[in-house]
Amino acid sequence: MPPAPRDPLPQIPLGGMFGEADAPGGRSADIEEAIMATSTYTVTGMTCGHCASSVSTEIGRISGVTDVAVDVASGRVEVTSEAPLADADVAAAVDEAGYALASA
Ligand SMILES: [Cu+2]
Repeated sequence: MPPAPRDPLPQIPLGGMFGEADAPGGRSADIEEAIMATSTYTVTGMTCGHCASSVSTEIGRISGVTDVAVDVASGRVEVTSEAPLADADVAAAVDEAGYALASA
């Protein structure tokens, strides 16, 4: 005998709908903190604070990025964003700043 058909309920994440059409008040501030992603990259060629701020500025332009921390000495760049970033976007931003992403 066939298994009884199940009627799966749609899975709607709490507060996670991305529809903007019927959101009356725009984005809710509560949600944003909960889904931050942090990635660390290594940038080659930075030698001073100017380098760091160029890289930081360019990466900060990527949509969704909320924080960029640069350590010039090690070349490490920690990027906090609302969603995981595409490496290509980060590489392009670093390139735009005049540096290169070390292939990890
Ligand atoms: Cu510099």
